[in-house]
Amino acid sequence: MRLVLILTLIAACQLPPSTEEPSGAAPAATGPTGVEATTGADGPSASTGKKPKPTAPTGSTGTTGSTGTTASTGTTGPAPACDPKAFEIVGNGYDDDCDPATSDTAAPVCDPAPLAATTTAKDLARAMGLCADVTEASGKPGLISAELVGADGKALTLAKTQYGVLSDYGPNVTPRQSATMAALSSGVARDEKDSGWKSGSVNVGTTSAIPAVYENAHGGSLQTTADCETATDIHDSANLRLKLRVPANAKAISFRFKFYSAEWPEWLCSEYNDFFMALLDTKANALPADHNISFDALENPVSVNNAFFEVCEAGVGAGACPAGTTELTGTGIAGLSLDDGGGTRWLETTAPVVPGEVITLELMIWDTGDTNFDSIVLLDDFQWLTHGADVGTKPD
Ligand SMILES: [Ca+2]
Ligand SMILES: [Ca+2]
Ligand SMILES: [Ca+2]
Ligand SMILES: [Ca+2]
Repeated sequence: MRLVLILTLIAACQLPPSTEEPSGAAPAATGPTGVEATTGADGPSASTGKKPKPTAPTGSTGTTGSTGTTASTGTTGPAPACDPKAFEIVGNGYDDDCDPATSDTAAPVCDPAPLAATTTAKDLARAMGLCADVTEASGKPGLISAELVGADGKALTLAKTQYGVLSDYGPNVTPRQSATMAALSSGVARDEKDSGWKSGSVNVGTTSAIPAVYENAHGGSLQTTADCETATDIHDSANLRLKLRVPANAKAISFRFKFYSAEWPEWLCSEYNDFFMALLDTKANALPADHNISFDALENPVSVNNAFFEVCEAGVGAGACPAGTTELTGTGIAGLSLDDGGGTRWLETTAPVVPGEVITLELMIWDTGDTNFDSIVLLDDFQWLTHGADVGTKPD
C-alpha cells in the first residue's frame, strides 16, 4: 500500500505545487484513521505480536505544568544585589547581571539571516532567542555550544536543507519570538515557497539508534499507543544539541514548538510513527526517567500518534481538526492538497533546572520505519524562568 502511495507521490511531484484544495474531488482513500484502530492484516506492518508497553515517565505531571510566566514579567520588591552569573530580567527595574550594557527594557534579539546557505547549529539557537554566547569556563549563563547530530547523539552528516532559520512556515505561521525561528526536518525544513523545498518523501539516507536514555526507559520500544505498533528503526534524524549554563536566577526553562507530519492521516497508527523529542539532561528533580520533556496529556511523546494534532482538514482522518487548515496552507507538508498532512498548534514545554548548572537540551526529529512521508518541527522562544515549573507541554 505504501509503495503505491509513494509511486503516486513521485508522479505527483512532477506537477507544480498547489495550495488549493481539490474542487469536487473526493479525498484520496486513506488507511487506518484512528489511533484506536489496530493495523490491519493488509496494513503496511509485517510485524506481529505486541511490544512491551512503554514505561510511563515517572514524576511527570502531564499538562498540569506551570503556566510559565516569562522572564519578562519581572518581580517587585527591594532591589537584589546584582550577580554576573544571573540573566537580565527585562522590565523589573534592576540591573540583574551587573552589566549596564544589557537592557532592562528590551529583550535581546539576535536573528540570523533566514534560509542562509551558511546556517549553523548556533544560528538555530539564536533564532530561538538564545543570544548569550558564553564559554563554559566563564561560569556565565547562556549558550555554551550548539551541534547538529543524530538522534542517538552521534556525529551525523545532515542534509543542508534538513535544518534552517525560517521567517515563516507558509503564509500563516510566524515566529513566536522576534523575526525568526528554527526548523528541523526528516526531509526539508522549508515551506513550499522556499528554495530547496521538495514535496513529501525525501530520503536523506541516514540511520541512527534510538536515544539510549529513552530506549532504556522504554524497553527498546518507540511504541506510543497501546494498539499501534511502531517500528524501531530511525531514519533521516536531525538533533539540535544545546549545551547551556543556567543563570543563577533561573529555576526552569520553556520553549515553544510546532510539529507537522506528512504521515498524517493515512499512516496514523502505523509503524511509521515519526517523532519529535526533547531530551533534557539536568540535575533537577522530577525529570521523567526517559528524559523526554515534551509529551501530551496521556504522556505520549510528540509523534504522529499523539493527541496534539489539531491543524488538519476535518473529515479526512481521525480527530476533529479544531484548528482547521489555516496553519497548513502553503507549508508544503500536506503535499499537493491540504488533506495529506497535519500538525499541532504552537505548544509550550516547560521543565525545571538548577540555577548555575550546565544542562544539555536535545531537540530532535526523525522518520520512523522508513525514510518516507517527512516530518518537521518549528522551534522558538527559549526562555529562562525565574520561578519553578513542572515538566509539561500545553498549547501556548
Ligand atoms: Ca532587569
Ligand atoms: Ca525567534
Ligand atoms: Ca516518515
Ligand atoms: Ca525522510
